[in-house]
Amino acid sequence: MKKIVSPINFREDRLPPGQHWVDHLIVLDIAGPPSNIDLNKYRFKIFGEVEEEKILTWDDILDLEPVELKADFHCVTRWSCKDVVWQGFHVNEIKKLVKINPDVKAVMVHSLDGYTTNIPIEYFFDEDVIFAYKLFEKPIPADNGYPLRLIVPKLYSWKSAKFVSGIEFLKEDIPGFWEQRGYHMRGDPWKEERYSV
Ligand SMILES: Nc1nc2c(c(=O)[nH]1)N[C@H]1C(S)=C(S)[C@@H](COP(=O)(O)O)O[C@H]1N2
Ligand SMILES: [Mo]
Repeated sequence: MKKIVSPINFREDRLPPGQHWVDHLIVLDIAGPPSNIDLNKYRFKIFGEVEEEKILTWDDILDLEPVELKADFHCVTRWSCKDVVWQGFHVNEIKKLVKINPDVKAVMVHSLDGYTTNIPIEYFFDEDVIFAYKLFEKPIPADNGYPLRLIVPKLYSWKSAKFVSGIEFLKEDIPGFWEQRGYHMRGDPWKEERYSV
């Protein structure tokens, strides 16, 4: 029996302001999925403000305790999708693998397509945040982030980086790909933190 992680919803109808429901995930990314991903060569790097950086293989990832998360997905372009089911490992597993510098303020998530996104540390290490390798019981399709993606249900989904290659711990919160182009540094859909002004 897989451990279940529960999402946190803030409204009875679960729909953040300015959003509408759609019935499937709409594929959105800067460059399409990276080609030729070979799980034997795949590496996940944990680096930055840590005592000793760590590089995980795909087998190392599968050894981490599996969890399941059913969560709503909110895109800043105003669509939301209900009850998306992901499986993977909880972010707290990372704390067991590296010793994180106590004055870390944020993480930068790095992806194989060159995408990055920054997340304040308290939003990253939260109970409903996971790295997922399955979507509705199957390996994540290429377009949706194969082989591994982050899921942060409480933030707009540009923070849920696809095709992740690593996680960098930072002493200060610095902007990632979209954040450098005007998207909000935090991106809470319940507060409509769409853009920085
Ligand atoms: N690596 C990477 N991750 C990414 C993106 C991207 O361009 N590259 N786009 C983000 C955006 S803007 C959204 S809305 C979601 C879309 O996820 P989906 O394609 O699975 O629906 O992925 C996010 N993660
Ligand atoms: Mo998005």
